[in-house]
Amino acid sequence: MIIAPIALAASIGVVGIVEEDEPFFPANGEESLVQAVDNSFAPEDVTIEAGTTLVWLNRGRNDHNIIPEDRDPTWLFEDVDFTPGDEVSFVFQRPGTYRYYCSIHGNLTFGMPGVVVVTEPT
Ligand SMILES: [Cu+2]
Repeated sequence: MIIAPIALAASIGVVGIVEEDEPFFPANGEESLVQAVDNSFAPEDVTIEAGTTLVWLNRGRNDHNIIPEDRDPTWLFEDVDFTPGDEVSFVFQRPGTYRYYCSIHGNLTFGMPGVVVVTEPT
């Protein structure tokens, strides 16, 4: 574990820094689903093992998006817009907590937040 970069990152308010020595797990072929409905993510909190593909499916009648909390995201894309019926996916290979939200309908704490907790494979 590298201590100094974490302390530095915390002091300048950066979140989601990926340490090079963090464990990295290959894709395991498992899938988990989060549905975007009008207007929330269901489930709002999801826990998956590292290597799992998380699929977001827009089952609503509104456009939604998926905005990582991290301004320099290490996952998904900076801005994902998806219209009804669309799906996007990402393989989470590093354990951690990944917060996101739909900026059309809220922010990290109100409206349409979501959390992906990625655990080490058992
Ligand atoms: Cu939305």
